[in-house]
Amino acid sequence: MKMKLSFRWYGDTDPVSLKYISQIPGMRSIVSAVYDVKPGEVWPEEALKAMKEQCESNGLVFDVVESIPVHEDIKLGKPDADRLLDVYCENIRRCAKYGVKCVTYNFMPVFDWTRTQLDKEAKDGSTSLVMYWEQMKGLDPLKDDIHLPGLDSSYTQEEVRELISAYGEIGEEGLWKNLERFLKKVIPVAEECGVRMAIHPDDPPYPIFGLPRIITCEENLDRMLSIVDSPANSLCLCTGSLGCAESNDVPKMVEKYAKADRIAFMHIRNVKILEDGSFEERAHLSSCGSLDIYKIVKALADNDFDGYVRPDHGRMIWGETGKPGYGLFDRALGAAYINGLFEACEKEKESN
Ligand SMILES: [Mn+2]
Repeated sequence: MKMKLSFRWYGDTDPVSLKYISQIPGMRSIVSAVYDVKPGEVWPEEALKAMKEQCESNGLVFDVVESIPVHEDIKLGKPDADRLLDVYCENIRRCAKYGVKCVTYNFMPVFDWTRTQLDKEAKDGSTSLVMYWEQMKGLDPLKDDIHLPGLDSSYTQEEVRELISAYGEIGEEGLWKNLERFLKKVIPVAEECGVRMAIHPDDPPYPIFGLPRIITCEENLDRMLSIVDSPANSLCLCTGSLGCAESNDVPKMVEKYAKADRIAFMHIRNVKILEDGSFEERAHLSSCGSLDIYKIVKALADNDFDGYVRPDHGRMIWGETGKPGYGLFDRALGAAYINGLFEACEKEKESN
C-alpha cells in the first residue's frame, strides 16, 4: 500500500503501549509531540531523540508530529508574534533533524475542539465523544465559567474571557491576516527542511461562542492553500471535523485535494450528524455514521495518495479505559478497516 498507516501516541503517560500499537497489521508511523512543553517554548532535542529511539526499538517510525501548537499571540497578531514565530520555526527544524516529515497544527481560537460530553453511552454500551446543542445552549463564556473538555485547563476563566473578546475584536479577517503572516514565515522553513505542514480543520467547522473560525469549508481551504502555493503548505484532512457540517461534501473535498497533492495527512473517522445539527462520534464503518468512508478511501487510492493516514478518534469498547477517543481497541479496528478499504481500492485500480 502506498499510504503510510499511523497511530497517535501520547508518550510515556499514554496507557496504550508502543508494543501493542506495533502489533496492528500494517502499522508504520507514530504521530506524537513533546507534550510537556508550553506553546511558545523550544522543544528539547533530547525529548525528540528519545521519542525517535523508542519508536524505532518497537519497529515503528516517528515521522509525524501532532501538533506544534500555535501560540494565541500569533493567532491574535500580538507584538510578541515575531519572537514566537522564530521559536515555531526552530521547532520545525528540530523535528526535521530527528526524522519528522509532517507537522500538524491548527489555527483555532482558544478551544482546540468542542464537545459537550466525552463518554456518551450508546445502546451497545460503548462510549464516545459527542457535541449536543442541548448541552451547549445557554452557555455564555463571557458570563459563565466554561469547563468544556477541549479547553486548555491552564487558562483561568478571566483569561478565557479576555481571549474571547480579543478574537471578537480581530474577527475572521484579522485571523486570516495572522494566518497569512504565519504561513509566509513558516512554510519556507518547512520547505527547506523537507517537512510538510498540515493544517487541521476547525472542529467543528462553524463558529462556537461567536469565535471566528476559518478552516471550515472548501472555499476557505482553497483560500488557505493559495496563500503559499507549495506542497509544504498542505492539509491534515480530518473527515470527522469537516464532516460535522452537512454542507461539506467530504469525499469530493478529498478527491479534489488529493488530486492536487495538497493532503499531507488524513484523519479518518466517522460522525453521525443528528437532526438538530448535534453530532456523535461513531465507529469507523460507513453505515455507522454520516460519512461514506469507502468513497473517501477510493478518492485517495484513485489519486495514488502516499501520505499519512491515521484512524482518528475511536469509541471506548470492550471495557477499555483511558484517554477518551484514544483507546487502543476501536482505533485498531478502524486501522484494520482502513487497511481493507485501501487494499480493495488499490487492487481494483490495478486490475483496470
Ligand atoms: Mn482530527
